[in-house]
Amino acid sequence: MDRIDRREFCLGLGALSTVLILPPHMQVQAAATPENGQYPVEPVKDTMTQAQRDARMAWWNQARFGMFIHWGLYAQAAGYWNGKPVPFLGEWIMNTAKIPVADYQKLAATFDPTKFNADAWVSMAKASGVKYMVITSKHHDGFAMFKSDANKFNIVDATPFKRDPLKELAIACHKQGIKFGFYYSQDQDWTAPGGAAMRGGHWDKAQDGSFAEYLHAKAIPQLKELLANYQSEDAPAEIWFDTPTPDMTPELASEIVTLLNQHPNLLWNNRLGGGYSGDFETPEQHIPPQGFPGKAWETCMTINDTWGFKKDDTNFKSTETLLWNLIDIASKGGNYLLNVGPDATGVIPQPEQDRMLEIGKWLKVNGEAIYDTQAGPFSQEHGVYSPTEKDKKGNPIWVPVWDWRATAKPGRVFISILQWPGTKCTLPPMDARVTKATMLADRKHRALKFSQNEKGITITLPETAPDPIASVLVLHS
Ligand code: JFZ
Repeated sequence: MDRIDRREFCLGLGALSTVLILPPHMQVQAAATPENGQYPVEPVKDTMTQAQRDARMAWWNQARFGMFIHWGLYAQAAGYWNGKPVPFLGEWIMNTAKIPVADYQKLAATFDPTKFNADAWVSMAKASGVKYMVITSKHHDGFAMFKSDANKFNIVDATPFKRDPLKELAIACHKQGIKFGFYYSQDQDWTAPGGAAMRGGHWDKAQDGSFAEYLHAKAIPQLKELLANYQSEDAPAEIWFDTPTPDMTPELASEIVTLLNQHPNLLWNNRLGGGYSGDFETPEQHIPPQGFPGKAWETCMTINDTWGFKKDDTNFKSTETLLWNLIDIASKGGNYLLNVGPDATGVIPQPEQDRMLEIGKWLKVNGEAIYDTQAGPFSQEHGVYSPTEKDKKGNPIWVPVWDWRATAKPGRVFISILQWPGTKCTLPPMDARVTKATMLADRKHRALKFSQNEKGITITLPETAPDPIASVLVLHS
């Protein structure tokens, strides 16, 4: 059978299964190529109705704020190799310093993060207002932070620590009601033969081998472990793939999709490779000026300038910057996945905890303006494209104006005011007729004076801002 025949044959079967109304995950899938928008194996979401798809994504869409955790052997190197500081991201140290596989692997012999306390991490996460947590189960260095029978280079078998932090975190997250997901570097693996290496390719003969063999001997078996061994704690809620290369063909990627499809509620991002678009977009270190209309998206961002711990990186963003980012992202309908990088003792650096907890304090008062909201109703752009400055690709850079942002829920619009205007606040016109205006932080819900016409809405605000970083005005309709 030639290619086209086979495709038509399978499409026929796919249509038949729809007629028989099998549950989506049991339907026979059409064979196709990514170029025409279809795949060798169709992701389960593509076989669902819109209502099913929405239900599947509901927790994620309501969450708006998550905590990313990059933790691995690189935390022990902490940005230094042979006594010298190594530039670039902490978790990339093996690649940047071109460390031989055998030398890097030796880090495991002394990795003993005895101060790690899953309950403490999750309590901190909870107090900072995140609804989900995504941790590196295996980063590009190939070291598994979980018990793996598929590969002995893992935290239980190769370190004196001998504990599985993912298991402990899964239990703690389940107890405290935080969704728990795994980052897994499926494509790059710098210690397994055949694993991919970006930024210059392999640098050690021990890395040479077939990518397909690596996938079959390590990545796929480990993904199976991750999908099977944490189920009693409802984990993982999502898999966060990363850095796909052309090695990940549609055929190879589809082997992974077959696995993922066995867990119809499992979400996964757009970085699998092989042409798969996944459940959500993942802009990294930036906030798209208009969001991704019609798509789910999540901006991931470092809290300083590295994902994995570097002892010299103290360039922490201010709480104001972080909170404004969260508000900005929510106003565009996205999620904020904010990273922390625990050290080799198992402790999340105090300046990172402090910032997370300050965001949490704000959310305790103002969370209604963030969780389970949608993008605001105003089309106003809070910024301009720079006439002079361009990004690496030559496109003009977006310069945000940090004045205010809006989110919405049925019957309410939330205006997070970032620059307090004094007693008079003017907003653009809005379709809904406002019936009442209050400050979210005002426990007594005192009505503010306002007027509305086709030119806009004018509100009389208190003289001083209830919050020094962002104060939320609520327009009821
Ligand atoms: C990727 C990872 O490489 C990074 O370590 C982190 O996990 C982040 C969330 O996702 O980001 C990249 C990808 C590629 C490059 C830099 C960061 N690169 O090629 O320079």
